[in-house]
Amino acid sequence: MERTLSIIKPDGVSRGLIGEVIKRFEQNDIRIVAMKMLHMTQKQAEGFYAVHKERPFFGSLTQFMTSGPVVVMVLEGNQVIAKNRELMGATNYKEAAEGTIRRDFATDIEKNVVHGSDAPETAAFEIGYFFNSFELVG
Ligand code: 3AN
Repeated sequence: MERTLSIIKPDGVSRGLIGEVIKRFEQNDIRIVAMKMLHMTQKQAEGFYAVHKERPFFGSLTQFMTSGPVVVMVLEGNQVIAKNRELMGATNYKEAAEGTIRRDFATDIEKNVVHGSDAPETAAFEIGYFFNSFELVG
């Protein structure tokens, strides 16, 4: 069993895609073990995306991620990190496979509806960034 962090980004929330994204998780044997809605501050977004701080899109990305509420979830399942990445599709929605969340709904490389941890180490950091152990159901 593995865990990963998923975020429905501000574009996904404002466009009414929360249910659609969660439906895809539930239909693919992914269990949600924690979930909350929050509106990140600039500092919180910068801390979350610290690995990208040298990238040219860092300012724009953190601004976008603080532009409205997001839904953060901890997903659990067999090989759920890879499975979630598969359901999300490539970062650039134009390169994302048919039937993926980003191919179906993203409008921009930045406004790409969802975030998902990309490795066990990042999943551990990202889950701990938003949740403490008491907030995860057994
Ligand atoms: P992913 O979310 O697919 O793991 P990352 O971690 O490389 O992609 O990038 C984090 C976020 O930064 C992406 N979800 C996207 O919103 C944004 N991003 C990545 N690459 C670019 C880019 N070239 N231009 C603008 N935004 C980008």
